[in-house]
Amino acid sequence: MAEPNPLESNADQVLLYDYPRAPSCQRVRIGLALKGVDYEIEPIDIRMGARNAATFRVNSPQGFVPVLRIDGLLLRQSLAILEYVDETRGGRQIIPVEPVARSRVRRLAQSIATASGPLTNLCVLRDIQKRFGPDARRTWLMEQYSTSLSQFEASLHDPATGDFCHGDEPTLADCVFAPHANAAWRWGMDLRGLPRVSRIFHRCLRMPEFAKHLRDGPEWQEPI
Ligand SMILES: N[C@@H](CCC(=O)N[C@@H](CS)C(=O)NCC(=O)O)C(=O)O
Repeated sequence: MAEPNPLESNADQVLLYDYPRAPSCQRVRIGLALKGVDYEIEPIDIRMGARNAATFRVNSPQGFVPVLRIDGLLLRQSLAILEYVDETRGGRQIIPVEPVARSRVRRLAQSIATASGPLTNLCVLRDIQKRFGPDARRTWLMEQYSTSLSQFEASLHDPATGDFCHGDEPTLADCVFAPHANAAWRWGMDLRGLPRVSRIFHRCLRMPEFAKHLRDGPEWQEPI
């Protein structure tokens, strides 16, 4: 008998296929929290290969989380998900309407999501570890975090930067940046040499919409 597909569920339900520590999922959870959208979670343990389960793979051909079921649709790709939610839901606007601001917010978000995000993905890290060993994995990861966050620090050297990456309210750029900075910090990167990165990361953590999704367990300690 065929397994029931958990993705074929109630059309009114908002359901996030999620792995708690995955930065791409954290982006979406932070964005949903900022927008005030309620949802349920279907956990996908990417470490244990659950993403390869036939029921999940059918609806996520790349086998990646996050996937969001909303309005009877199955949305993939964190940035596209957040754009859809911002455009279809009221509340706080996380992508500015004004074209110059909109372009900068998207640029900041994409600079992490499309450049360093894929290079720090679990499947890439596992491949590096398999070929070159665990030390190479760590070295690779720290290089990616250090390079991407140094570049991001330079991008933040701009009058449009405020309390957050763009202006004084959180935007899509912060939804992407904060999980990335958090992952770098969790792996042991000292963020103090990057003053704007460090300041905005701390500012984000002061908001429950961010903190709830980044503080992930008893071992979590406040970054210095
Ligand atoms: N570009 C995609 C990336 C999604 C992605 O890389 N997801 C990771 C978790 S952060 C994943 O599912 N990795 C599984 C694996 O590498 O095996 C997005 O923004 O949604």
